[in-house]
Amino acid sequence: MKGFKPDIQVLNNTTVKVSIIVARWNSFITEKLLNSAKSTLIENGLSANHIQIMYVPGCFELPYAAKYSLAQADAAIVIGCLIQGDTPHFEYIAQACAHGTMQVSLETLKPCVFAVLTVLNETQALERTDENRVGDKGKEAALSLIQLLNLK
Ligand code: RBF
Repeated sequence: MKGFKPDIQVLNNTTVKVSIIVARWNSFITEKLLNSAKSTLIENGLSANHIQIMYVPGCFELPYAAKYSLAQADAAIVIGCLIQGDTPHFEYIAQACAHGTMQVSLETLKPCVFAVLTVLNETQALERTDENRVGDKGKEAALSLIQLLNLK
């Protein structure tokens, strides 16, 4: 099967605390990703009061806030949307954000999943918030996080 395999995943340990860090840039996209990530966690067994939401300005700040929040939380989802502009900024921010997020996960030994869109335009971004188009990347990130939490 191509792409994400949408397994039904029920969280084994519902006492875990999950932090969701959301970039405010392109909030018309990041709010959609946040809502689907949050509702997917709840549908799969996590109670709403075990989810902490934290906002940062843009994708570049996501790894810092993820590490900060993981001092309290057991796992994190970083949410952002990078839309390519006329300069190479996009590449630098995307690289730093992806590497930084992986680094945080390995340093803390806590799952930190990546729901950051790196797209060429708004249409591509919207397609990636919709299950009936390319896919709902907020939901996919939440299901990925549950799979990682269930490894423990
Ligand atoms: N942050 C995003 O989350 N998405 C973007 O598409 C985005 N584009 C940016 C383009 C430029 C030219 C700059 C300077 C910043 C951009 N940022 C974007 C913000 C970035 O992630 C960060 O918040 C700021 O650079 C402050 O550290």
